[in-house]
Amino acid sequence: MSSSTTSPSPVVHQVSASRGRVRPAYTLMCPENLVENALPHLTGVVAKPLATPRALPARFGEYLLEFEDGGHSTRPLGAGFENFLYVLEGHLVVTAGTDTSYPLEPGGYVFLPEGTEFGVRSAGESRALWVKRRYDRVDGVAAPEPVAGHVDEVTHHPDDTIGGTYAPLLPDDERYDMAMNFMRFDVGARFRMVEVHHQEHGLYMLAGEGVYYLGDDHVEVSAGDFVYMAPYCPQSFYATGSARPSYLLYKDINRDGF
Ligand code: UGY
Ligand code: MN
Repeated sequence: MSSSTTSPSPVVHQVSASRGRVRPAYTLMCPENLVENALPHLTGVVAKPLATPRALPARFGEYLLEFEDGGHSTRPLGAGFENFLYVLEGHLVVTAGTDTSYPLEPGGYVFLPEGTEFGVRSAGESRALWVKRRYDRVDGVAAPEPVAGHVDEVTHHPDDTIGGTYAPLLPDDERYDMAMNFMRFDVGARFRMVEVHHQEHGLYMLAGEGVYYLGDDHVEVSAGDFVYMAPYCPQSFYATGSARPSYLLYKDINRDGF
């Protein structure tokens, strides 16, 4: 009698299996790659740096902040930088200066210009993105104003070149040297061009899945992934999966690149 019994495969735990990668023109960091850090003057908060100028040409910092219930700042944050906070989950109260308070729900955000420090406190557990950069001041151009809002309350513009919609969360005028855009795509949509531009990007996948073309590579991305794109990194996106993908995109704007 012949036997076709196969012995059970051994369970293999491949610790080196990872989608994360670091290339000269981009990095991909996935949730399983992120390492817990602490940042000064934040208690009850795990910080996961996504982009900083340490090894990348990045001129900005982006951090995923995970708050435990009541996690908060112990003194004003953000001195010397302009700062943007976007809530992913939970409820966060951001206070600016002495008397302005912004209660933020998921999709809520606040931008504070350089010179306005802020405090933060979480009601329950929450997760947020923090983007900071040095303001690129230009002679004769006025300083930007604080901005607060929610992605559901801004205009989502259709854009044929990306095959989706983009919603600028900050005003696009020369006072602002950074954009934070909410981009959304139908499943199956794709860019009509490969962009190559002098600005850099920090891209956080909020929902769905897709394939990103980055320089010479195609990489699969899904909710929770972060992609840093260096200046001049060729880029285009193809929306796959079964749910509409969206991402939050940092971009430096309105400056000459020097
Ligand atoms: O505005 C942009 O540069 C945007 N279309 N890029 C991107 O989504 N990778
Ligand atoms: Mn781009």
